[in-house]
Amino acid sequence: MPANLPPEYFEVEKTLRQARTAEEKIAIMEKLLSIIPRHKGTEKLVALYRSKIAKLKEEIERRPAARKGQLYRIEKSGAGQVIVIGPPNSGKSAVIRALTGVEVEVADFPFTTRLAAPYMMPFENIKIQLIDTPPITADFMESWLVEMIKMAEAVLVVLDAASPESSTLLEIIVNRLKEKKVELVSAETPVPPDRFPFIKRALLVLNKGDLGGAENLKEELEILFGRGLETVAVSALSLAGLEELRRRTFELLRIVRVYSKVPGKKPDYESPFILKKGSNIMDLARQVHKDFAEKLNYARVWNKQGTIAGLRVTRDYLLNDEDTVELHL
Ligand SMILES: Nc1nc2c(ncn2[C@@H]2O[C@H](COP(=O)(O)OP(=O)(O)OP(=O)(O)O)[C@@H](O)[C@H]2O)c(=O)[nH]1
Ligand SMILES: [Mg+2]
Repeated sequence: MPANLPPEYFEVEKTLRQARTAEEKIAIMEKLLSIIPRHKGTEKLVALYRSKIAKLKEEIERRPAARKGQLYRIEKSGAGQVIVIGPPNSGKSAVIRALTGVEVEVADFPFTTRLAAPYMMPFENIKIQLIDTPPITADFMESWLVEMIKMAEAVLVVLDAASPESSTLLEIIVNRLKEKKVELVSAETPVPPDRFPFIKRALLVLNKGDLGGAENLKEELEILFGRGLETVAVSALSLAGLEELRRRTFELLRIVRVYSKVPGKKPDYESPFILKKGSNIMDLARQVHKDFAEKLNYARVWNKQGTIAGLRVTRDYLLNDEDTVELHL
């Protein structure tokens, strides 16, 4: 009996040849199993993949513990580290390419990205680090990926707005992370420092907006998850929505940029100090120079809107984004 396999099967089957790790092979075979139509003619093929997957799973189990949890860490750089995750083929790499201008590998088949890699995204006068990652599916998640998510300061989840499966795929990701004790929350959620590795501020990026479907997906996600996670619609192809995505990514980090100035001189707007939201003049002084913190007498502040200009303030004055500060010893 002929197998009558759809063309998609052969597309995905090709990627199997390039798969290096047992985890990748399992993920691709699971994908193949989801594509193969079930009838008499495909029984043997289905059984073959099932037994191969079982063998690979045994192989993973037999690995020494150190190799199972491959140590993976990307050194932080810039104003903050944001990890970009999502289901296969949603356009994670394409979005990063559009945001950074770097030639990230993008291709029309799942599991194009195999390793995590950092890229720098310019936002106004600062740079934010974005980490591209391999996809997460029901059967596949690199063991080191969770550790990397825990270390990152925020998360972007890229979804394919044109795919009817996206909300299910998001649910799978949310649940897989929950199993590993990681919870995704909205930008405004306060996160206590001791919970930092486990509670991550996240934004849902509805990509491929040029194909339509972003509004539908947004509604569907609201029904499924309530208003818990916010969305932003973009297209890595038409470049729509990217400016908003940059700003929202910056806001996700909950940081402020502060310009320090010397009395009588202009501030340097090109190299702001980066502080956590909620920082005060003392926190800035500590970052400028450790002596400053001890000797600080008072400070003068100018805000971006121009409503505060040279106001004399005390050490506990809360800093806003793009404040200019003159420290007086
Ligand atoms: N129409 C359209 N296609 C897009 C867009 N973004 C990405 N694509 C296409 O979607 C496919 C997958 O893009 P990738 O960036 O490789 O997706 P990925 O999420 O990094 O995939 P993996 O690394 O395999 O997990 C490619 O064929 C892209 O050209 C978009 O905004 N619009
Ligand atoms: Mg990719």
